[in-house]
Amino acid sequence: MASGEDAGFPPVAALRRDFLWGASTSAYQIEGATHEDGRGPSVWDTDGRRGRIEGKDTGDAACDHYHRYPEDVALMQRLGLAAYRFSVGWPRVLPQGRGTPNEAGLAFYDRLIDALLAARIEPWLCLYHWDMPQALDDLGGWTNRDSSQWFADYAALVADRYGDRVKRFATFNEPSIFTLFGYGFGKNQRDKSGVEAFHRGIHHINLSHGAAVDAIRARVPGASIGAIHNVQPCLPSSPADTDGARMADAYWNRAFPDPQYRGVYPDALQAAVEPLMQPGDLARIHRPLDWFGLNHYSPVYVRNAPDAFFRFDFGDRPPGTPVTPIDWPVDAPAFRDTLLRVSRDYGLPVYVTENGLGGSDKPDDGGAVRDDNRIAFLRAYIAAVNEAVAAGADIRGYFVWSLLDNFEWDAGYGVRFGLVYVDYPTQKRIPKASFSWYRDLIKSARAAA
Ligand code: IFM
Repeated sequence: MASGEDAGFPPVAALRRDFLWGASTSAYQIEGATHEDGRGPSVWDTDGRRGRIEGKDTGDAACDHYHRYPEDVALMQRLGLAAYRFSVGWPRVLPQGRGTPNEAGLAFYDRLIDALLAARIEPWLCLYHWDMPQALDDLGGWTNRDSSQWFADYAALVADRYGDRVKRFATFNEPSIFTLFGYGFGKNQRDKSGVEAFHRGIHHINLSHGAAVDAIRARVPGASIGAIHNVQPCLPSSPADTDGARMADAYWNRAFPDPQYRGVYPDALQAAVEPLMQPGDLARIHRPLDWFGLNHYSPVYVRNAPDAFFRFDFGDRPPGTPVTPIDWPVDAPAFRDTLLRVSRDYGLPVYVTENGLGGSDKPDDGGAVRDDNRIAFLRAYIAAVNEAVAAGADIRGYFVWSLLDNFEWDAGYGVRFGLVYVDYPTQKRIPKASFSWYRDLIKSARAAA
């Protein structure tokens, strides 16, 4: 019989027997039903309403997962997933972000969690995947120090409600990305961009993280808590761009993990956060954690930008660098090195909580979606996980981004990351070639373990 590698699978021999195979999504990107059952608006609803999304798209319908979750859980079961990472929509359960909870919204996640457990899929619940309630953004959002109390109260509500069935909790997904692109580059939350908002946002999100960890820990016996960070090597576009690369690395890769996991801000950010710091803040942020969630896609090439307040901008990549259809460099060895670095520096088990390829997949004339480029990408990147483990990294699981094609933020629905194609007008789900490949990989890895 052909070995896994002969059958086109990456080597997985170094992975633990209990290595967790999963997939990730987020609330706003898939749920839709934005006006249903008492949900309140988020900043992304506002952006959509203002026509700021590519193609004037909105998240109103997305993948209609709010109604179609049974079909989506059945797809996860067909894949053989051991775990599924989703996020709770803060404005769905607290329409004003605080105050009176919305029972209908809370009940939706009861149904989802129960369906996952019935399918023997472990729910991994993330509290915040970018959908800040508009009512709180109107009060300054993360730029307001009160945000840590708002977030702790929200975390307590979620922990009290689901902690009997959910044990895996993440606080934030990719805080460096939504602060850098929102408050820094002024993409989403454009009204509040700028140097002051950016640094306040960073510090208050870190405080919110710590407060949420405490709220969950106090309520959920046996909780396993982590935070999810986007970590990519920030490489200078030319030998002259090392200052830009250092600043990009500080903001992108270290502004959140370093204080959360090690209790320090990176040197390059000390001066920026110092005026915001109150006695005891670092201890409030640095709470005991159980694992590190790593989202990784590709290295980032940067150049010096002395006039930008964060002192870097995006630069050219070396000519000939292979890229995905959305122009992101493909570099599996950089992933392996990032896994080793994160495992060494933070000293906790690492779960790859996102990795995948964005493209513009389409069904062929026969209705099949043949995403061979995604399969090749996943093969190379999962091989890199195996290499990192063989070299000593403690990697415990891998979650593909994403289960379904979905709302890709500013890019709208034009960019597809799913193992499952979503035909948005009909909401028909079509498993892509990568779906079968990932299903068979999981099966083969389990058989070999
Ligand atoms: O879709 C996003 C996700 O929400 C956060 N990480 C990156 C993905 C692809 O851009």
